[in-house]
Amino acid sequence: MNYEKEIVKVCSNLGLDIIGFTECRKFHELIELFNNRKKQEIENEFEEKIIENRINPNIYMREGKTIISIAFPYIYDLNYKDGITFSKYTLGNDYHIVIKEYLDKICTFINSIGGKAKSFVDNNYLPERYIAYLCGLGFIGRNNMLITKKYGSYVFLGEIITDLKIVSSSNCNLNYNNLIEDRDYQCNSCECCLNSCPTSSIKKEDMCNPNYCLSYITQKKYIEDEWFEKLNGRLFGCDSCQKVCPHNKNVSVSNLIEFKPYDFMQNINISELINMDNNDFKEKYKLTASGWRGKNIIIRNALINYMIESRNKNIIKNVKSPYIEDYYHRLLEKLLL
Ligand code: B12
Repeated sequence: MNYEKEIVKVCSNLGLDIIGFTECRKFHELIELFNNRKKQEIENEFEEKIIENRINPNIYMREGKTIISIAFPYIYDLNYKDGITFSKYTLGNDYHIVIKEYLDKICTFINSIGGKAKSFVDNNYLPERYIAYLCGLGFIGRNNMLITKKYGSYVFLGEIITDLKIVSSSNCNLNYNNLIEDRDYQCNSCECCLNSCPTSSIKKEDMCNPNYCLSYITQKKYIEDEWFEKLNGRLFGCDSCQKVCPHNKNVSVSNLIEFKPYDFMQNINISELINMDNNDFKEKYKLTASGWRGKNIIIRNALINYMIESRNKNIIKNVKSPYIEDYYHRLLEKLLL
């Protein structure tokens, strides 16, 4: 049986058209990069700290021979709204759940033809962008994003490790050096993402500092006062470096119905957000990727954005949590309301 052809067919029946294969092996070539990031203290709290775990996919399946990488397009509308908004990747259903369901269907197929299979999306040690690059899904841009030809960078990445042998090392001709060459060729002299990054977290020569990435700042538990103004309408996540990327102009939109934006995510009601209760959270925001850090993170970001923009303190009906109260008082002090 031609495993590759059969798996591609299964994906295609599921509406997935960007898929690739690479050998499941240790990524020795990434050790230096990860060590340098450690030395420069630019690892992010959401990253795995043990390098061996990041470079060795066989810790997940000892007999793993192939990694399959699949891109899941999520954007429904390439236009951006002004004002206080959620990032595009959070508008539909939570990708962790959606993608796992797709991948598990593919794993079931692999099992049916005699292979072992294990699925991954986001919350794992694997260097998912690098793997996608090795699988030929696209190139890695200066903004760090894995950029596909058809959907630009507006894709999530999911992987399957299997013990089926689908590629041999001689087929895998992409490597770390090509990654840099490809990026320099594709991004060329373009500096759109560097110039648009509100916190200068993307650097031309140096590695990006994810700890200043506004996407991270919207997700971290403690935001220092100096970042309040920088949020500038961002409720969760940041799209600045993707919005301006020339490779994202005129790309295809998603065909995956699960990522169709919820109305409450697109047409936000700021008072409802700031005063949401556990039920609102459970029935709405928790369904999306904006909910993974909990209810108070969304309330906090909504409060910061609203108070900074309107200089109005009369939006909160009743501050229930000490966490939110702390931000409320810091904002009052900062704005001298
Ligand atoms: C931690 C994390 C974050 C952190 C840090 C992001 C970062 N830039 O490192 C924060 C919270 C900031 C974040 C933000 C976002 N994230 Co995130 N995040 C992750 C996570 C869990 C780990 C990433 C990681 O290890 N970063 C550390 C660096 C070293 O690794 P890397 O980005 O994989 O970089 C590789 C290449 O880019 C390349 N490389 C990078 N820099 C350099 C520099 C040089 C000199 C060279 C040679 C190579 C090189 O080599 C690296 C080796 O792996 C991954 C899931 C995963 N397991 O991979 C998702 C993931 C990267 N995130 C994702 C998404 C969607 C986002 C956001 C777009 C969400 C948003 N709209 O707000 C932003 C994008 C910000 C950005 N421009 O990178 C997607 C990316 C999909 C894509 N098309 O690329 C992933 C893959 C999740 C998924 N399964 O879909 N994220």
